[in-house]
Amino acid sequence: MTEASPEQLAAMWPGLLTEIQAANHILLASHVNPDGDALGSALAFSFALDQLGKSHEVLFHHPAPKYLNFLPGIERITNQPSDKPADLAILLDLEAMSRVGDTILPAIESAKKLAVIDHHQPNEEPGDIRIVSTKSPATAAVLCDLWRDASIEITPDIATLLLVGILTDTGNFRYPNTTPHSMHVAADLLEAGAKLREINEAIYLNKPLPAVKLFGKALSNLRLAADNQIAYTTLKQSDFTNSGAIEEDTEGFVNELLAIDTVRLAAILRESASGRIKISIRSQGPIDTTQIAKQFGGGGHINASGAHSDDSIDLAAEKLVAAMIQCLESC
Ligand SMILES: [Mn+2]
Repeated sequence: MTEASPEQLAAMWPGLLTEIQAANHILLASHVNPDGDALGSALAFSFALDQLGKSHEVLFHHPAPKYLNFLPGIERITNQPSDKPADLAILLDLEAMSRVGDTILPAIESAKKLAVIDHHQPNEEPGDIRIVSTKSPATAAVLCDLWRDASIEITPDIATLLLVGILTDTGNFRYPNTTPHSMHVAADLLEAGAKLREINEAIYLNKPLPAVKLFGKALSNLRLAADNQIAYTTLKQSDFTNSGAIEEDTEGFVNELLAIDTVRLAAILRESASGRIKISIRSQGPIDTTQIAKQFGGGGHINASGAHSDDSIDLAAEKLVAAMIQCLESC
């Protein structure tokens, strides 16, 4: 089931709780390059496991981006699993095991049981227990429903973490994945003490100057196609070194390209230190970006996808824009 209603999600909690209670040690984990939903959901779950008195670890392949260092419990995340045997691993915001990251994958695979709580279009469908709702805008919103009738107390810390997941995955309720229900649960989180002002200050009023300089470079590299309906840009390693910016500083750039009035499909290509090209694609309305990302071995949601390329950045851009033009006509 991937279109579970809030009621159906709430009904899945007792089954998972039984597994949690039976486990001596639990691993929580999420995807590489963690975002607000990955970290918010995993840390909210960590505080919930505290309430249940359960020994656990919070494993992430990558550290948190700087703008999320304010999250309650952020010091809990590690990429170094202990050697304690785990009976249960709970993966949050993750649709494919390949996105766990190799530093923590062996630990996750050694757990006796695997539960997945997610809102992505299912890819590999990993997990013995799957609590997935593609209608939910964020895994944090899935947790709100899952815990609706549970004895988990939504403390101000848990409320803040879950609200961060919902706000970042809906672009502050601007993306079409926003539903009346997600606004209701966000209101409940505010009632529970979520710190909205601190969230906004940390995430939206805290841009490092190198990031702004790099954005200037991204704009000066802007290319348009298909009567200005497609916008894309490239950032080379030299652009990062010249501005002093780092990969995570590009967060949100592609959305700014999509904000151009004529643009319906936008992308950014970034050259990583290893030379590998990271691609992020965004669209407006019904244009399905996963159709483009799949051609590069990636995936995601209808309006937001990602992929990698081992081509040079210029060749990758050439192939990407061809795929985008084709998608504009047919997907
Ligand atoms: Mn998410």
